Amino acid sequence: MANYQKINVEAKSLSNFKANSDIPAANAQTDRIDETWSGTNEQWWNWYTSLADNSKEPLNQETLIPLNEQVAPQLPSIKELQQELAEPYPISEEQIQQFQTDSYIRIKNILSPGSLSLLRQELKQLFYRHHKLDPNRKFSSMELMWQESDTVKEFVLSKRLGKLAANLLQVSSVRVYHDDFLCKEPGCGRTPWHYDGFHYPIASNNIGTFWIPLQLTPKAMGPLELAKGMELHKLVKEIPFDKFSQSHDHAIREMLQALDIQVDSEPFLLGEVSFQHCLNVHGAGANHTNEQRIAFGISYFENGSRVISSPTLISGDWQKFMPGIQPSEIISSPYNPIVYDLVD
Ligand SMILES: O=C(O)CCC(=O)C(=O)O
Repeated sequence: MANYQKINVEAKSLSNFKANSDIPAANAQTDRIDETWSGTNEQWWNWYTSLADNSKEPLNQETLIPLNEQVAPQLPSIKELQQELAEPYPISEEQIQQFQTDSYIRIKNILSPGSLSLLRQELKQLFYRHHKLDPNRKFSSMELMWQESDTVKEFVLSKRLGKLAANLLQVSSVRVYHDDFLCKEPGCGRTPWHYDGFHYPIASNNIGTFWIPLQLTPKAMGPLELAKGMELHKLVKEIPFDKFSQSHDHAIREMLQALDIQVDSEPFLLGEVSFQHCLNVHGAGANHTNEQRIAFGISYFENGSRVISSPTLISGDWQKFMPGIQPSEIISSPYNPIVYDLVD
């Protein structure tokens, strides 16, 4: 580990943290993580966000920050959207190298305000087609939305994003793993520190995720917090994961502070996205504003990758994302089409 002085981080005793009530009963019998997740992927996200330690950034539900209403941009027609998404995004060699060193990159103006508004509108309609309004819900998530909407499909299977992912990962061909609608309601807490490679049941490090915020996202709204460095995950891997408490998140934060690791938690402009490598260590802030923080995630992986031999509960209900594919098999289900191939 070239750049980090190794330190020994002790996970705090579990008794320091609240017990977790969001884990399905079948997964709550033992402290093992090498077992199958027994809930849905939405339950997975609810459980996962409950592992965030919010003690340093307490939420005050009575004093949420009011935001100015944003002017709604004109929505593009489907033809205009298709034209925008067919256009390759020019990325420089320097940006690729920066991504490979830092483990993430932020890029501005990848998508136009009109296209983002259209995507936001479509995702919300889809979400509320499946879910009732619930004032008690703080975190909402839904995956595979591209299977239900031609508009969302345009984004997920776009050459613009697929080629950019392949170029940054330095691979010749990528498939989609899944998409993710991630909505933090006003007053929703943090997303715990993690690296996605710990979650993905894919036997490859050539995996990356676009995080696409669908509104201006100031710090108070909970943008992604991206730690810099491709090696940092090795230290995170040594911290024991506890499925019942906030100890893992807490210990990673202590480590980042102790090692004075650079963390990028700057606001996101509209049209700005991040692309994080599956080894990037990241989390996200709490939403202290009175508006929803909606982000759309899309993950791509190198064509030809296999499922790991023994997925764990950390991967959630992963078979939903690649129906019919078994552990150790090459991932090529109809839900994982090739989005970009150099020879196309
Ligand atoms: O949107 C968020 O709060 C977190 C997203 C994230 O960490 C992820 O998709 O890996």
